[in-house]
Amino acid sequence: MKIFTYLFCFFTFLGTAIAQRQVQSLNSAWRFSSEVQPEKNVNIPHTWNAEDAFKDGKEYFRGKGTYKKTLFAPQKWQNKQVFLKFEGSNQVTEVFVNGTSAGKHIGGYTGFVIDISEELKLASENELKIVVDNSHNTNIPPLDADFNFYGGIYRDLELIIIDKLHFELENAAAGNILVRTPQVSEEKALVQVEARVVNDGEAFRNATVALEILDPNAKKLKTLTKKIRLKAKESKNVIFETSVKNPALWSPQDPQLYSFEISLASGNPSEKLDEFSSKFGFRWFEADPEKGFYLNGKPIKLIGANRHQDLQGLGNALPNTIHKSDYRLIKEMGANFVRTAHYPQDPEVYRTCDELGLIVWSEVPVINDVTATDEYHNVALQMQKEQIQQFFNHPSVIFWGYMNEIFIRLVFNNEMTESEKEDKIETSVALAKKLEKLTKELDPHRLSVMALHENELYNTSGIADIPDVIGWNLYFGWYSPGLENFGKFLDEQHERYPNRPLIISEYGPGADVRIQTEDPKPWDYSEAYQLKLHRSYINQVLARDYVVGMAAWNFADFGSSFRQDAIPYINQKGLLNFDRSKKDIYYYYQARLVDESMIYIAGENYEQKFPKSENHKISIPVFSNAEKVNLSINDSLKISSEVTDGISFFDLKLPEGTHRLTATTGDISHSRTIHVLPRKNLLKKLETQDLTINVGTHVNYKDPVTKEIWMSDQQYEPGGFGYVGGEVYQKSAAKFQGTASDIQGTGNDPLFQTMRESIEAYKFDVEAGTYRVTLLFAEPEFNASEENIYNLNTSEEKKPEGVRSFDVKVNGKIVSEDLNLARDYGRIRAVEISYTVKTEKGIAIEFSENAGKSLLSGIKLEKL
Ligand code: GCB
Repeated sequence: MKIFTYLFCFFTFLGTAIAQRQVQSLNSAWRFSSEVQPEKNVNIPHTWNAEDAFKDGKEYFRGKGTYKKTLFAPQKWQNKQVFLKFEGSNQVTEVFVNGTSAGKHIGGYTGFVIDISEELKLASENELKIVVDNSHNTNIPPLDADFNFYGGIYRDLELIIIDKLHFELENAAAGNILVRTPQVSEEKALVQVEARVVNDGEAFRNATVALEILDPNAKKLKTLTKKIRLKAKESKNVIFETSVKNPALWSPQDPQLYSFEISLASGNPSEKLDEFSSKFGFRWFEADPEKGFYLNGKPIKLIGANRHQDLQGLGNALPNTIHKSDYRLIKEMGANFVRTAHYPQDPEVYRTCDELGLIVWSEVPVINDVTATDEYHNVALQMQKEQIQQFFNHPSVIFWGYMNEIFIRLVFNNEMTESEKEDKIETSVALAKKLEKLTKELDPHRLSVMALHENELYNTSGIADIPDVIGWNLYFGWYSPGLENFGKFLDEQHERYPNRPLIISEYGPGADVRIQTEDPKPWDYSEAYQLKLHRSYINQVLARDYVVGMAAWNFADFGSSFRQDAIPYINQKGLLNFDRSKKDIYYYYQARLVDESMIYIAGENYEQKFPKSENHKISIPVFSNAEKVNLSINDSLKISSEVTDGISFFDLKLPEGTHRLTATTGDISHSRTIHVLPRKNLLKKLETQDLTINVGTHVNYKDPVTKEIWMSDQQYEPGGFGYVGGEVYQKSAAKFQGTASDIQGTGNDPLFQTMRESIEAYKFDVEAGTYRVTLLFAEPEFNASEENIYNLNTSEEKKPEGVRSFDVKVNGKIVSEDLNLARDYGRIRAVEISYTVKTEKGIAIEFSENAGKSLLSGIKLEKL
């Protein structure tokens, strides 16, 4: 009898399991082809732009790609519904089953579910074909933005097989069942769960819906059930309401998560047909225009970063592991806040933020520009609806964003007439109002937000009065001058609009870990300038209680096809590199934000120091959250120094040679080895050390392949080396020193981007010997196809102003005559020319101009 009971239970259990929702990923082994690529096997997540967006820049392929596979549908599915669930596919996706369209979705950053039941042939193989199109489309946001619109099914895909009586899947929520917590206090929280049950069958069905609420230790707190009856093809909402006493609150310090499990059974409650579960949490918050942000009644300054969803080598097709590890890195930096700029991200992201305790601003990609059509407006609204409903249950999400710098194209567009501009403003404001209204209808409890750029139009147009919170993307010290203007701007806005809660939604300069200096300047892409700017911004925000918080731009470097930064096609404002290796600034945030003690000697890529002489100091920044830190040099000399703003600069006079630095606080330490090479000794060291100079700039450049350090340039002084005459090349309107271009034929773009123009000579007061001199050039302006360049030598009159031709002489002897970089090599191409020189005393390389201005990007001196 006993055995019989066990067996009975076992089979019932098995029977139930089979009847329930079956979900499996459908990522592996798709046959992919596109208009420009032949068929090959790929796995999802997949994008077709992982490579070309970094080679062809703006020309990366935007068009149609097709994914195919066969799917065997067993006869057993005859009473089932079959769905495909996409977490994200960019940007228009249409699913065909055996050649017939089963459904289509517009928009690249939210999930969607497509019912393929009707088109499937049972007991047979079926052809699944998914056509994805990432072409520019004036009716789909984003129209334009500073990131790549990588095409493809770049997030996970699932196959779901389910009873005809089930929870609704094919909706804007992509099957999410929403939990609301309309009232939360320390004593009590209300919980509402609303599920929609669908009967896709042809018969009446009785159903029992059961809800369980579990506490953070998975202990059942409540069980509620409801019975319903559905006609054929009918859908019904089932709403549960309950409360939880003394809820454990969710916060960044202590992210407590509850969960609910909801199940659907047939008339017989033990016969489960469908189920769904989700975590959720309890917290309340407020953004006060005077006092800043409050969570669960306590003030908290939000500090963190924006994050883009791409990675070196993969484009946006990231495995979940990377989504998780990115947010862990943000948490480990000490942050409590993230902005998923500029679009809803992978579901894994929101789960991770819930668990780690990161407050999220999530936004839809209505960026830079709006199209004045109903279709565009409706797609934007649909995106907002999908974002809100899909990520509704996450306690981490506190802000729903819906626009970024929406007037930026307009204010820089000289071709638009005033009335065209007015129309643009009108349609943008109208859309913002609609988005605000929808956001509040769908979720009255969270805060709405939009991000603005530094322009008065947001105030005068009234758009900044629409959302609950205003985010300012502020680039003082980068696009606009003066770090101190940041605080001034905020104070002025706060005074003029005292009822607006303000948050800094973006700030940060570009920084390249190959570029180092102790004398940082805007646009030099040095890590030191990144430190200077972030330090100043953090201080200015902390000094202002009314500022809700700040999010650095950006967590990591990211792909942007039209950018010509120090690494072409990459926006380099990351705290980490594109491959997620850390820049120094990441550790600086730790020093400012983490509680556990930390210490870090900055200068991962700054191991060689070139002081003028041994009597000149070099500066070693040490990051720590201690009040005082010690630095020992070669395990003997110990110096102690106070830490201000998480940093202590040790100014050291060190003799030539290798030194081991160890910084300590309490029982933790960090060591780094540096090599000191006083400039005045370098000419004497040529037997063992080549001299490499980054001409036309104050920064050192490290070649990551050869490990050569191209040291910052200097003026010639007798007995030494350096340039004579000329000036640093800079285009009049440009902020960037040098030419912001993708230099062809090299990976060392910064070395060739900066240069000295109208240079007269470069001199080295070396002793007698044989040397090799290598000159580095890149023509920044003129194109070889310009006819006048070819004609340069035909007659004097034909030499146009500015076109460059110069002779190079070494110790008085011409070594290159009529060097015309554009004609001989082409524009923005790295050119290296070497000469062997035998000298009795000194080397002087002279540049004499035939037309236009001479120039030089770098110089290398080797003793042979
Ligand atoms: C911004 C934009 C962001 C850009 C950033 C930049 O204000 O919102 O998308 O990437 O500036 O780096 O210029």
